Amino acid sequence: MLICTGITLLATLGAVGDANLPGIILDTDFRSDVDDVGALALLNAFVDEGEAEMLGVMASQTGPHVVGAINAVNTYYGRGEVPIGLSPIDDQRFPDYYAPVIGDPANFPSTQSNDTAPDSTTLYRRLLHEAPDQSVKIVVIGGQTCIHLLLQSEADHEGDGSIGRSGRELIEAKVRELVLMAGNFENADHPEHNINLDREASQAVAAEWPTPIVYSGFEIGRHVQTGGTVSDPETNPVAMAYKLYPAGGVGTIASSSSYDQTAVYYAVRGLDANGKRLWDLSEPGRASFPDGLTWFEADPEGPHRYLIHNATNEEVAEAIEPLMARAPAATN
Ligand SMILES: [Ca+2]
Repeated sequence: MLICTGITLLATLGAVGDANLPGIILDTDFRSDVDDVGALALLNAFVDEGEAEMLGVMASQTGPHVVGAINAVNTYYGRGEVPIGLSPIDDQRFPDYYAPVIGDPANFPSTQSNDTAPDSTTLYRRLLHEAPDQSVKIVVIGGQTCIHLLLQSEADHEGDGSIGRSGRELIEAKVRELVLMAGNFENADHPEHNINLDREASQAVAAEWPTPIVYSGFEIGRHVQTGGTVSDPETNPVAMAYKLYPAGGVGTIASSSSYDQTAVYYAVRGLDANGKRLWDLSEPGRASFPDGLTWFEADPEGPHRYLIHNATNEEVAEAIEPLMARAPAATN
């Protein structure tokens, strides 16, 4: 089922060597798996390092505390003002392991909530409208509902009539690359979670999205264990989320799979860590998910590539863990 006719090393594609600082929009299903919290911590560390800007965050799961929980993490890093959009489609299918605790302002400072958040399409459109051309990288680490809605939005989208461009036109003008934690490129018969969250959106994005896409598949982060060294759960909402997530038993901070951190890492730093090549990029082609499974057809003109292991899982974890665990450069 997986069609792959040779691997090409493409060190110069994607984030590697970018001259301009990327503006990142992180689109997350924050509230169930804890790797979303780790990915947001990693992105904040990259911004602290001056390697990226965080333009906004989109929440594709709509549990009642999700916006507050995302805002609590950003506030911890001194970025409480970063706007957070909420999916207009209610989706609360999974356990809410940590958001009710870290999203409660009585426990961790936050100033945004589901009640005050703009819908994700409106915020996506505003952020893209305000961004320089070809400057934005969107990183989706959950289902693809929100980017599908953005792609479908019309030029006269309610609430931002002055923008005057369709979602597709905004994406074509502003987005440099889309990075998706999605699919399974090693075992195509394994239905992947983020694809299954919204199969229609996943298939439509693969078929219609007008910029290059890089997929970080299930196999890339599954055995990369991170989070075990985050500390101070009474003041650090990242550490509290890991404490509440049952990877090592509730109440114990333990490492967990790093599906989402790999996508954020690639989007900002590219393929390497300290001179070590963590991943290769596949040859170009076209991914599709017509039945929820992962199909990839090689095509020199294709807009899609996917990450391929080139380092041990421990080496990838060593690149990610210190960034997740370090103290913020500034706090509110
Ligand atoms: Ca996720």
